Amino acid sequence: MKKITSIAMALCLVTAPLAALPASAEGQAINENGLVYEDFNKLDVNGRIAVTVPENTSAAIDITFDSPELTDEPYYVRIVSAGTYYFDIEGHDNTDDDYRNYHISVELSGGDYNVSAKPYAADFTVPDLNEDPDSFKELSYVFSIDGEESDNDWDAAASTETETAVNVHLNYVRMGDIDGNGKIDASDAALVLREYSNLSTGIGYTLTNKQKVAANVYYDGKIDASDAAKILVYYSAISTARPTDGILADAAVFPEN
Ligand SMILES: [Ca+2]
Ligand SMILES: [Ca+2]
Repeated sequence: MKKITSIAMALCLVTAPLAALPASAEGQAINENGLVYEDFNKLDVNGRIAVTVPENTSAAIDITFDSPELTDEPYYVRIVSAGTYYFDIEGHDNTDDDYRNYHISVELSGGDYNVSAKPYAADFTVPDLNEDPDSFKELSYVFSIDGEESDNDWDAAASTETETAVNVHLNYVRMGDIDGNGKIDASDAALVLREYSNLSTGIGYTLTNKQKVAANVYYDGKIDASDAAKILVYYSAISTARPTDGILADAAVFPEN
């Protein structure tokens, strides 16, 4: 009995993580590290990528490569929660006739409003182990999130030669910019009115959490016509080059929820 239980538990341990794994776009089987490249040769591994995903987020991590024969070939595909994840990378010399240029893309989701940022993307190469035995390459990408004002969804800076800090402004809201295009104009006001109409007629909320925060420019807990009116007043002031001070005083300021 005890033996059966332990076998059952062992099976659970083996099967449980696999069941939660996503299928790749091409439908290939994915191992528990997210490796999708079928011709992966462990003996060629000469690098390791570490990705650190912050609390309160998840990340869609994609690693692909270009070679003389292949373009954007899927290499790793993985969706992960907070933590640090490692990816073994094969080394290839980058001469004209035999190269591999790797690409990594990390899309963070979550934060205060449960939204997704535009993916962070970077390229890297890994030298050939056979040509230079001391060339093992380690790179780490350490992600964090904040509510800093931003036109880009993220900023990245190399903190050391091998570590890149990527700050994703997932919690930033530009008040009044409902469609998130960086401008506050009549189409934002129209979205507020449409939402107000949907709420009034029982259809309910259609905006995302982040859009709802951006829409409530009166900070009174509800989205209605007065929010739309305030956005239009602001837009009118910008359009006619009048001062906008005090209209959307909180525009471009992250609200304290
Ligand atoms: Ca807008
Ligand atoms: Ca309001």
